[in-house]
Amino acid sequence: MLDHTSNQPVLPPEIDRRRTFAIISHPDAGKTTLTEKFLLYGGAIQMAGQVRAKGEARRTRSDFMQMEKDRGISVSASAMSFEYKDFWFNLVDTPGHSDFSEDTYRTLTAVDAAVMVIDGAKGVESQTQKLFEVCRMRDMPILTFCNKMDRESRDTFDIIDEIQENLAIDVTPASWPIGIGRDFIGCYDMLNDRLELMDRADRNVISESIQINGLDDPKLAEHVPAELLEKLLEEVEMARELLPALDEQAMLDGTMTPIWFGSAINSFGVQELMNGIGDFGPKPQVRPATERQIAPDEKKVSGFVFKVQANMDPKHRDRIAFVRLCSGHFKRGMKLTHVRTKKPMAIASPMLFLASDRELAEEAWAGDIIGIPNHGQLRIGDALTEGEALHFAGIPSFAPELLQSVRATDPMKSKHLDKALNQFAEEGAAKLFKPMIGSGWIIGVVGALQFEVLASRIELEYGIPVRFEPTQFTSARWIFGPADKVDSFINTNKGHMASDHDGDPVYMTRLQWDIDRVERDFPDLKLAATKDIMV
Ligand SMILES: Nc1nc2c(ncn2[C@@H]2O[C@H](COP(=O)(O)OP(=O)(O)OP(=O)(O)O)[C@@H](O)[C@H]2O)c(=O)[nH]1
Ligand SMILES: [Mg+2]
Repeated sequence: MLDHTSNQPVLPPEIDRRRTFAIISHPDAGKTTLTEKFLLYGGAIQMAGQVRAKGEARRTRSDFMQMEKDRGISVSASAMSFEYKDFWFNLVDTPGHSDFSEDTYRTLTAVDAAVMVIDGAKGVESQTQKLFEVCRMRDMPILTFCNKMDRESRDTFDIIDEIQENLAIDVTPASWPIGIGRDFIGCYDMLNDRLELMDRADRNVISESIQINGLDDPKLAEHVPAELLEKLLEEVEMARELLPALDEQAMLDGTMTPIWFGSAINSFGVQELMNGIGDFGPKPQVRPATERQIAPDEKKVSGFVFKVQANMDPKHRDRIAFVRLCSGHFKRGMKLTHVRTKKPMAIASPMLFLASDRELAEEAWAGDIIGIPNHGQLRIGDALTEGEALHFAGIPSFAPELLQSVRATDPMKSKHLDKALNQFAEEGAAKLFKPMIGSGWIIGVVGALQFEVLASRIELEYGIPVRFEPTQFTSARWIFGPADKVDSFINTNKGHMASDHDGDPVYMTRLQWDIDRVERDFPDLKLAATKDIMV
């Protein structure tokens, strides 16, 4: 059956009401703060926490790691589910810092839409641009939230122009800001003809919303000072002339983004954005597997692991695989096939992440993100199905760009260190190499901050203080080729060889010259900077 207005199949109501999206942006634009306000309006929490909470003040729910709390930055993507009006939202707060972008990119393979947050004073920043391009490659719908309007921000037309020009996407204003910086009083809701006024006194209250009859309604003058009103009328008239109106199909195709203006910290503009996600954000979409397209309303359950996280709860040494369900109606206790090993797996205690609590998921539907506790069977990229051999390719794996050796400061703890390092390698938080000659481990990461996160987590989660030290190597390459050729290469290059945590051979060097030489002298071998996650 087709829904004639959208040409999309009519989905079962439980799937139809799901909205699964990631919040992305350059560092510090306000993703975690916005996430917190989503939870507040979703009724999932009573009081919003702060990113840099002092003393007894509440912390945010999505920055759960100690280092995130200490530094006020997000280092790991975190998923949360909650109801809002008639909708069921699955939201993933992602880290903005490029050192952690592998996690953000993986998250983008598991969602149907992205909320792109922009700092109103800064506009489109470098990381915004990169993340946008990843969304564009997937034709992913993007909703934009221009944050921090309580501060001195740029001219509204300038911001919109910059998005249109730098990102080559049509922008349609869903709201229009009234006043700037200290004079910012709220927004005119362009979609619903309402006036939304910000309350600066209480950051946790819902803003005042006044229904008006268009821009010539005399009620406007009762709430908006004359000079701001004059400017608003002028700007909205211009905007309606110069900027495209909302075209839902163009938005779903990823060629148009609606923009809302607000201030996450003041809880302002957040509800309008949430209504937008509910009203015209995408429902669970068809997902591509290598074999075929998977429709959300297929009867059989399928899903894939896009993230693994250990020790989320410091009290339990747990290991959770985050699964995006692509199709079907999942019920607790179901036996699914673990496609990589072809073994059945009974999913006895699937988790739903509800704000700071986790709950046993009795059921879940296509679109949902569930957590499956496991002891290492489930890896990033793994598929779970009701028997069909499906593979979900395209989960990114970044080449390590920095290599350092790691050592426990207390040699008695080396054995435990092995365990901790393997765990982080499985999470995808680092690449782990065991040199053939000598002892210890070499760790490969994309950005230097990842070493700090690892050191902090190894100490906090495993009680092992560690030291990272420079090595003689700067690059690592996986070696592929016929087994006998690979073996003879390994035997003649032992001093450069290591194995990764799957036991696959890796060649390490400090010179590009070496890599070129190997490629020249061993034409049967292939040197690769990444090992694609193959299942
Ligand atoms: N003035 C103002 N400050 C804000 C607003 N929203 C967030 N902030 C502040 O901006 C800083 C960064 O906010 P976060 O929510 O941590 O930003 P983020 O995008 O999650 O940052 P990363 O996860 O590290 O990329 C914090 O100090 C917030 O309190 C806002 O609307 N107005
Ligand atoms: Mg954050």
